[in-house]
Amino acid sequence: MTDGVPSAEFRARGAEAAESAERMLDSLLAPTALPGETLRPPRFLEAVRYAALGGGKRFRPFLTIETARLFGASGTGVCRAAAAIEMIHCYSLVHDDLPALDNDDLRRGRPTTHRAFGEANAILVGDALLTYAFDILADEATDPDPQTRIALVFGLARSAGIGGMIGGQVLDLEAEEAPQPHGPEDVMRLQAMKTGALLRFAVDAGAILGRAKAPARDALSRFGRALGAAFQIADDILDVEADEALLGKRAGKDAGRNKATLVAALGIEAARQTRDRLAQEAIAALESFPEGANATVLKEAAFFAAARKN
Ligand code: GRG
Repeated sequence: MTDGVPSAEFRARGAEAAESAERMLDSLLAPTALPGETLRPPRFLEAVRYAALGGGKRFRPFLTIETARLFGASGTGVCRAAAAIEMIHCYSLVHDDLPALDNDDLRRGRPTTHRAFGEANAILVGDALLTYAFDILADEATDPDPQTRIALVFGLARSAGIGGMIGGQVLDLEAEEAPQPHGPEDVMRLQAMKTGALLRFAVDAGAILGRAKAPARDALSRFGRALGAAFQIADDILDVEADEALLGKRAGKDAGRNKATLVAALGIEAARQTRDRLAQEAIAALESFPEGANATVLKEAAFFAAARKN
């Protein structure tokens, strides 16, 4: 990456990961019932497919696929894990858009799932994606080694649950009602849970599938943590600055809702500096990896997380 322009290699690998994730999600969400299932209700499956297919940057699958590749791991199992993580992400978007939460009409440039299929279906779509993610990870098609599958299931549950993504969402809701605006430390903690935990696990999952040793696992965990923080601060800045058409969702909603963002806590310039420092921290965490296209592409992902336009 030079002068903020992503390299051809980064763009090619991003497109490749997005395509692999799309293909895998498409086949996992096929109409045929799996062994142990009875029937996949056709109209409901359409709603699940609407929520999971045909949109999004697929950044989490990219992180899993590229991290696994650092250790020579690739193929169906890695793509299945990447798709499972993306399902958790898609479910969080569907539920977050509901009238009881953000009450949004637009997501990924299209009507939100509850707008297109009704609120009851949207709740159930989120539930179905959440449940299916763990089904996929527990299946031996994802990895022949049961210990590896348990590590994936455990890691995803911890990152997406009470003390991770959901807990972060709860803190976010509480912040809207708080009498005083949150300071930067509280904002960073909330964001590390709400957004950071799943992004970090997307990296961890690649390391688990790649059977990475402890020092590499630690380095990647530091990378994932810093990248996740930079990604969310970029989101806060985009909410203030970005064009709604490019974002594919409503912009300018944080200020109106008293949202706990780093822009609100520190101002836009300091938020930008923090975002860029975190991207540098993420890159530094990968220093111990041998130079080469694989580590370089992950380092570029940290730039992308910070400099993204949507
Ligand atoms: C389970 C209700 C519920 C919420 C959990 C993650 C989350 C909390 C809510 C999702 C809404 C949101 C704005 C979260 C912040 C994280 C974020 C920037 C999401 C958007 O991720 P992108 O930019 O989206 O990767 P695409 O569409 O590209 O996949």
